[in-house]
Amino acid sequence: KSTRPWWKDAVCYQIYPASFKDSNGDGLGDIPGIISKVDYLKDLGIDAIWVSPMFDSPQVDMGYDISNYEAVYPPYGTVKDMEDLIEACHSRGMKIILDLVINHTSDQHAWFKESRSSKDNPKRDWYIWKPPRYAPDGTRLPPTNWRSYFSGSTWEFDELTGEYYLHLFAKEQPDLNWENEETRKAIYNSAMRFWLDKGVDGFRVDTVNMYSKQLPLEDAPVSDSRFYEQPAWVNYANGPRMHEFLREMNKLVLDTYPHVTVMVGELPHTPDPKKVLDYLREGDKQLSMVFQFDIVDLGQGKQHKYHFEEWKLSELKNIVEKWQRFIEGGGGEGKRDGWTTVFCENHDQGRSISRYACDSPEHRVNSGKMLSLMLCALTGTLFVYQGQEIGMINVPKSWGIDSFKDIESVNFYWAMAKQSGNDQTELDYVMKSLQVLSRDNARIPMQWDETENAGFTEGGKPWMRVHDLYREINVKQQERDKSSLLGFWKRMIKLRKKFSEVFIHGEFEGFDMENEKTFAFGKKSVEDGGRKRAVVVCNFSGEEQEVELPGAGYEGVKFMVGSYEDAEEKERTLNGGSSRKRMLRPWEGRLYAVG
Ligand code: TEU
Repeated sequence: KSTRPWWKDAVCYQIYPASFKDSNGDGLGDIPGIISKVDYLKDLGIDAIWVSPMFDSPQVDMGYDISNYEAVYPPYGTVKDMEDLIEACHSRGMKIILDLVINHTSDQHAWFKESRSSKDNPKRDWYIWKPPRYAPDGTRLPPTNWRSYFSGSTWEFDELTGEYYLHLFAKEQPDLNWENEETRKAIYNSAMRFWLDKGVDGFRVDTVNMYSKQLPLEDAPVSDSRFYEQPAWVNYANGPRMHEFLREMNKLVLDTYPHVTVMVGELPHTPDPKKVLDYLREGDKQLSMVFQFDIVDLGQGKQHKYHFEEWKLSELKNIVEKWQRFIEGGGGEGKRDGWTTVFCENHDQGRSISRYACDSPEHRVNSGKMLSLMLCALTGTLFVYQGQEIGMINVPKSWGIDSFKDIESVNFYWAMAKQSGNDQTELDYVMKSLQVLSRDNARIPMQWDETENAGFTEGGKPWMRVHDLYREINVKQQERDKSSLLGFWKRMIKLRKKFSEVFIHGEFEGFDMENEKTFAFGKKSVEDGGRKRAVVVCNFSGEEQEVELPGAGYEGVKFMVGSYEDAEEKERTLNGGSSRKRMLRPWEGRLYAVG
């Protein structure tokens, strides 16, 4: 047990600096604001924080466009503030990891400015430049037909030198050329060593599977005939040199910092467990763990993320089972060399209560508790996103596109407006999809209390609109109320840690997997041959549902915790307890210990 790395048992908390806490009244969150809330996080049971980009940036993509890795975005604070934050975490026994955004930089980064300046600049090859193609009629065309994440082409033409540069994301986010060794070394020094020397405990690695593209760069197959630009991730995700690059990063950088122990990679477009395992197999260390996308991709359109598609509970359950089982490994011979992350929110996703459960006034708290109960019982490293612990929900449906700020959401809306000739049906559909899936749902200010602007900022105008319901949903009110969602999360986190062999490291077994209303599963400890066991039952519907607790191997259940306050009483009044049937109320979850 003692040989286990700390991060497997850790509960991690993601902070989005712009929206967490403003300390100086300018309406934007900042690092001193984060420092002022470290005790709040400690009290919640958090072991490590992941801070989304706070580096210097023109903020075209909320700091995922970095213009200087070695400086802090001035409105957020200074490098000294970051040193203080690192110290604030460490002195409380907490770890801190930063975002490592190295697939691309900002177009305002000094490297790109040089690269762009002339074809023979020594840094020309640090980015991906290509000459135009020409159609038979002489029209200039980009080098490939790839579609960028933020709508339009992945290629931007630069008049100065008459060539295009590649950008998988915004045109202000040119892709670095990882094929160039000098570039890689510069990335390691500037983006990594600078912060590792200051004591950060690792990184969350942005788009970790896109550095190596399939060469030569070729057109993607046409799958959406309405557009010239095509989804092209087959051409640029999980490319041939990915593992080589990550091994090199470990050898040249991470291995030289014995204190650095965690690298959690963001791994889009990788549904195949074998491919995921290739990034984290023991003995071939590349990453500690990854954020696999199946769960957050639920409901996203196949062609366009923001073309919402209905999904079934059985799909969600299969996804959970797939990644729970992943722990058991593809390594064969009973080798448990996989590991997983447990999460369903981050800054790129709609809020979980709104997406996976029900955010109506009567169901929202119960929904949040049920999700908390489920997540805290799952094997892997748990990540909580700011505001999830108090049940922040998606932005109100009354907000129009003007209240949205995210480049991906806004660009998509206007691209579809243009493509459809402002067709109202199309635009209603896009708006409805944004209400469920837009990244902005996660980016509005954190709701601290019931004072103006939710206590996020004093005096200033918040950079982004505050949720209309902040008086009903906020930290302060939930701290006063033991039966609040915040109180429930604290309890669940404690329980998860106390029975870590079952919850954090246990084996998963799903029951009645075709049921579209309820989710029931068992967990058992591994190292002692499965002696410790637990059962979880959740009602994923707005109506009462009957569930049957599992029999064989799970006899003699004892109620442990329920998402409804009176669940314990209900359990007590069951006559004799011999029946395995239970009636669950809307969005109710219960957890039982076995034996
Ligand atoms: O996201 C990368 C990513 O792969 C996308 O799926 C992302 O979720 C986005 O919504 C595109 O649909 C990372 C960051 O998490 C995101 O905030 C950045 O915008 C992006 O990289 C570029 O750095």
